[in-house]
Amino acid sequence: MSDSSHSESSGSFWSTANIVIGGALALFAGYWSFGMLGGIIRGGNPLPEAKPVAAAPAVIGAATSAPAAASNEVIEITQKPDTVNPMLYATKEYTVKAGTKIKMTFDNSGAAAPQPHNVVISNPGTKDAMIAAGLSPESAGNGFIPKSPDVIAHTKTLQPGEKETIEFVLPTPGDYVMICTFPGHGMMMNGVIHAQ
Ligand SMILES: [Cu+2]
Repeated sequence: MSDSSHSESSGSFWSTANIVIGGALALFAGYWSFGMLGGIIRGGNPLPEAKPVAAAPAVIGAATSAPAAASNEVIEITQKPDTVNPMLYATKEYTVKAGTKIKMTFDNSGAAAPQPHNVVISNPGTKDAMIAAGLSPESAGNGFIPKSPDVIAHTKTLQPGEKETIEFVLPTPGDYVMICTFPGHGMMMNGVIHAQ
């Protein structure tokens, strides 16, 4: 009984000791490899500069916190019809960061000649396809929204005085199409969202 309890505690002593020794060796190895790395990057003598053990966790912390902040970022945009020419958007171009969430409110008010409008966001190079689709019976039966896999996001077709907020992400850099697909509008009522 006492033998078995003795050997158990002895076994656990050695396994603890091994962990401690192993940990110390790992720290020692880490200390030197960081030191060598620091020396190589700076192009200097690695040995006198072998002290970045405390600095290493700070770098890791900075690297992990930066993407988290970027993913929480939201770009808020308000679009309207142009006050003078109701067949234009008030803002023709936006520049955003690719991969960032965009929250766009389209406020169909304030135009001199109120009309139904929408905002369709579609893939780069699809402006003409969206204009054509806006005239098709299929779109007419879908509230004038093209049924196309190139459509990334859209408001519904809004009557004067209505507004709607949509959220979307432009995943990769490019010049995305922003267009009103209400019949006859898209030729003039379009713009670009530059994702960089
Ligand atoms: Cu329009």
